[in-house]
Amino acid sequence: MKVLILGGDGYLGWPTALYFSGRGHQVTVVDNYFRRNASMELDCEPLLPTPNLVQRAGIWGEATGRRIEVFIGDITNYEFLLSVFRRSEPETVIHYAEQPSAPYSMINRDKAAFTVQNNLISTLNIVYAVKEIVPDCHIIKLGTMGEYGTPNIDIEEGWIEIAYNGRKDKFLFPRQAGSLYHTTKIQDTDLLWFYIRTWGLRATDLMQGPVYGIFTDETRTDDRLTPNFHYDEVFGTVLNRFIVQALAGYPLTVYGRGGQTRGYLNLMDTMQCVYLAATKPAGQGELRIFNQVTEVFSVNELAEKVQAVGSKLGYDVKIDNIENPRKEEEEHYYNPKYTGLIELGLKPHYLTDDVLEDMFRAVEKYKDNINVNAIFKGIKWVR
Ligand code: USQ
Repeated sequence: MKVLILGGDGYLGWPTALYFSGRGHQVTVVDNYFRRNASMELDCEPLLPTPNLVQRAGIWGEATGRRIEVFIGDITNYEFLLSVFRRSEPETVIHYAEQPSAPYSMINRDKAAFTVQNNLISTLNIVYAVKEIVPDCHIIKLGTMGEYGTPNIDIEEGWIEIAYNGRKDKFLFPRQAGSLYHTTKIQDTDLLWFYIRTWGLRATDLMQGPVYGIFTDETRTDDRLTPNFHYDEVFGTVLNRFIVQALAGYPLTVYGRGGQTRGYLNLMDTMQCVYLAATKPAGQGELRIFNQVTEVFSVNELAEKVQAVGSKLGYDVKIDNIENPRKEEEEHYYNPKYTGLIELGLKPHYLTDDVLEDMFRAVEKYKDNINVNAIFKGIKWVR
């Protein structure tokens, strides 16, 4: 399969490239180094410095004999994106090229505007490029569970049938996000659905929860291939942050009461899910939606797990319920469905003590790199 991965330098994009390449597919990656540049600007670089995308593709090529083609550029530039599509003629395009951070989108007006512009125009450009160059191409877009917010009813996988005044119809599940970033993902889904209805394209929208983990099978062998691992407030997801905090002797930053509940998954399961979606694609004219999570936890439960495993390993891990910089429910109902990907063949890697211990051991090696100033900056939703 010819696969085009947009955002191929990212925490998810890079290991996805290796996952497909390692299985013999022809992979092209594109990135504009937004996250590298923004993390330099905000002094929150990843735990391990990673070679740039061209260098990493070279390291992978030497180790495996498999070639990953790299383009550095911005896909909100339509001419650039078209040239990549013409050159790679993808059968599957995977869209990770969004500004992915909720806190980043809440820093100020400029960063909010960047998030809107980047996320919506990139999605629009992909839709146009597919229509123009490869109309059969399957679009896989990373959505987010955050599109649904935390409704007081069960969350379906993307669609809900509504009976009203004696009639029935199927709609996208109601969505009400908790940050500007998450709101742009709702708008993305709507854009995609509009063009699927209008032009008959096909897409899978993967509503993913926060991801944790450092390695995948392909990246374990060489540190230089490690996905960028962020633990800072802007780009780090909560469990990755807690592991680093535990090792740095920094009390775990539970926001507010800590009853915020989300669906989580291991980085290795993101690879599996995206691969399953690509190899078992949506039909023409279909917007297929999966909830991409494997387990549900509250922030308190995650903190307690990290504390327990940390103390087993000899660390004195403290938990601190700090004032919540975000505006979100801290105690709420949360019951998402997530059976679609299991039915497609997903074999989850659950969050066991062994998995946590493995993460502790991996981060421990780079403990001296931890920049304590990056852990908490207090980006507030309401100022
Ligand atoms: N949280 C804490 N303490 C922290 C960091 C986070 O209590 O130090 C809480 C947050 O308030 C939130 C939960 O943990 O309630 C998850 O936060 P997160 O930073 O791990 O995740 P989030 O900002 O929602 O965003 C991440 C990814 C994003 C993806 C999303 C999936 O960065 O790209 O879309 O997870 S979801 O959360 O399901 O919307």
